[in-house]
Amino acid sequence: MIYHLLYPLSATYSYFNVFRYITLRAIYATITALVICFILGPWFIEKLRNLQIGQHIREDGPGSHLSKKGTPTMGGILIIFSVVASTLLWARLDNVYTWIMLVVTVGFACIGFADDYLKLRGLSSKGLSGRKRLAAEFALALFVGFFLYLNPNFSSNVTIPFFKRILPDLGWGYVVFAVFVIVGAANAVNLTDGLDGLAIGPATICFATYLLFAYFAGNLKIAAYLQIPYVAGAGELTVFCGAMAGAGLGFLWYNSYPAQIFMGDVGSLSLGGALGTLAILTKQEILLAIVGGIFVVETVSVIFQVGWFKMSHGKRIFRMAPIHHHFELNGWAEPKVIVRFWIVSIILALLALSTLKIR
Ligand code: 57M
Repeated sequence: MIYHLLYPLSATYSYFNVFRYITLRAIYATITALVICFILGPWFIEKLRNLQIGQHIREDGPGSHLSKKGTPTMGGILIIFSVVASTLLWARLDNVYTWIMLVVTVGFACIGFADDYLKLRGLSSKGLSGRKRLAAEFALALFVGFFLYLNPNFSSNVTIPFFKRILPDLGWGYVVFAVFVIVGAANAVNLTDGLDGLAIGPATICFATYLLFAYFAGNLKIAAYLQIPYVAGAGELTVFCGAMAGAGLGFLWYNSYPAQIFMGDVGSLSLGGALGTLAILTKQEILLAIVGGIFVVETVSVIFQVGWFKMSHGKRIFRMAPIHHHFELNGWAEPKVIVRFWIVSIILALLALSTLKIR
């Protein structure tokens, strides 16, 4: 909004020209989202307490989690509010990709909210049924997939890391691929959010990494130099990514161990859905498996655990899945598991960035 209000004044007052620059608006989107979280955080946590929106802890989890009972949850509402407000303030509102990101972020947040609400109000111990939740997620992801497929400016080629000349064109299959990436990312982040700061840390690192991917993809000269797909208009996603990274840091201030608030499915599904969509829009789809490697490992640990449990009639590969619980039950203190996962996440982000040169 600020761009549309102030940049036109640069004809008279040249210093308003600064609002043309994506980098400046991305920096201030980051700071704005962070400040909103800092200002509203304490009030919001108190509000959740007063409304008795507290986490129910499953009996069959690690014993150390029982003390978390009643921790305010659905903190994802604060993240989404900060991101949407900051993006509307600092991004160009005539950019289609900004609106796609806002629709996906709020859409997945609504699905998560419904799940959280049903669970918290005791209306259903499992929240939304898995079938209904997945159906809503697929519907939203399909909307994005078809919208992009029908957009003449968007290619249905997939970028293969390390191989600049291999760009398979999936045709309408790209819609299926996009749905898989978006829904997969949403549920992977959801599974990972099982320790204080364990999801928001890597997610923030991922948004900061895709901030760079968006900037490079939207800049013709840089895209040509790096020989990555040029996506006209994708540069504006840098502002959204800045807002997400800022909100992530702001939420981490309260979600860090010992957490004062959990994000809830309203947050985890939304962050994951946004991350998956960013990977599609910036044409760095497969690279998300590296940048978001923590989320992949968490999900694969569950698939292997459940699969082997069924095949071996009750045997387990891990002490407990997802894998963060395995380390907890191995005697690692919760903060140690969390910070080590953050360190691995940073290493994966650096490796992913290096693939832009190793191709
Ligand atoms: C999402 N939710 C956390 C919180 C957060 C198939 C199976 C792997 C599914 C999986 C599952 O239920 N996943 C749901 C994970 C939950 O966190 C809430 O959920 C939101 C995210 N969706 O925002 O509101 C618990 O996680 C802890 N937590 C923190 N700090 C945070 O900042 O400590 C969350 C955020 C919270 C809190 O204790 O209550 C969760 O873990 O449920 N199931 C599991 O992950 C369970 N694993 C399991 O059943 N493993 C079996 C299967 C695979 C055969 C096995 O290994 O044998 C574990 N989770 C729990 N108890 N709570 C273990 C049992």
